Amino acid sequence: MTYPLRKSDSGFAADILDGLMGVPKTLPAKYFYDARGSLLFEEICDLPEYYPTRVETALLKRHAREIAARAGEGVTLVEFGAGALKKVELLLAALPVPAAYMPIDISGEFLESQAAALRARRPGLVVRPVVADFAVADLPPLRAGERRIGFFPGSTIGNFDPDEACAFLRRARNTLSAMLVGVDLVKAPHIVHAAYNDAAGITAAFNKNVLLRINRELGADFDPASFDHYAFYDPRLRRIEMHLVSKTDQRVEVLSRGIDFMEGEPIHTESSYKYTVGDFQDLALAAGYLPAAAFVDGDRQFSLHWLEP
Ligand code: AVI
Repeated sequence: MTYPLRKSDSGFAADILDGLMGVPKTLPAKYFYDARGSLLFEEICDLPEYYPTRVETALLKRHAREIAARAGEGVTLVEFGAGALKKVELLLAALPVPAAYMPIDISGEFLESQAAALRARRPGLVVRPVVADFAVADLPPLRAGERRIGFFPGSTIGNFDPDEACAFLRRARNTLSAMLVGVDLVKAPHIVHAAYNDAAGITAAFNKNVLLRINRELGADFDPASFDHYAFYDPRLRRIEMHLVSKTDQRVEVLSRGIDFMEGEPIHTESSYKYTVGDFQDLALAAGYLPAAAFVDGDRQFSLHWLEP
């Protein structure tokens, strides 16, 4: 690790117990991403129903030159929640060689292997992976003359509540020269619904994987088969909610504590907010940025925002 960022994994046990003992029961979405969860998420990105990756990739390809021109030369590129390091390749293809690329991701093993693969593909690129929860990671202050561009694709910003999203953008602002953010747009509910209820059941496996992780890391005895994956779009809140719903009355042991579930009781595992272009620009303004450019596909499914502090 190159920078002294705060790590978050020491809080796993406390966060899981807090969430499962709360009313209603919740689990933080960031804990989906162990090695298997990261791979399942990559499978989701390739699903026919999951439009965000396809549409964002097309937008990045179409506007790569303009984005590169806005980014400038000799920049440090920081990616928040970097995953498989695929989308950044589209920027790297258009950018003059950046001074360094710093992918930040909570899934350590996965990040290290993806960083090694990227170095092999691009031997001239300085890759400095940082294993951390990007939501709380403290980037070092900008040095004089340094130009640092934040890259936050995939609408991962939608996994924050709007207040948290605003707070995240505000914190990142002091340490960046500009930021490119991918944001999923409000659209017909059935399209969003299908993206989180794929026919192949990959999203269900991704959702249930967090229970396997809790079993493995905290010695719990969840039976994933006794929970249903349940995801629905709430058009008033403009968000998908993912839940795991208990099929029966049951007790699960987590760290020697009995957690009781009633038949039909949900664990809320993720929210994924959708924005209009205008609403996201208002959020960026509230966080202290100038929303300098927005790129949107012809079907208005997804947007990329260039924000300047
Ligand atoms: C990472 N994040 C933006 C994804 C989303 O769409 O909210 C995670 C995901 N959950 C279910 N499918 C994909």
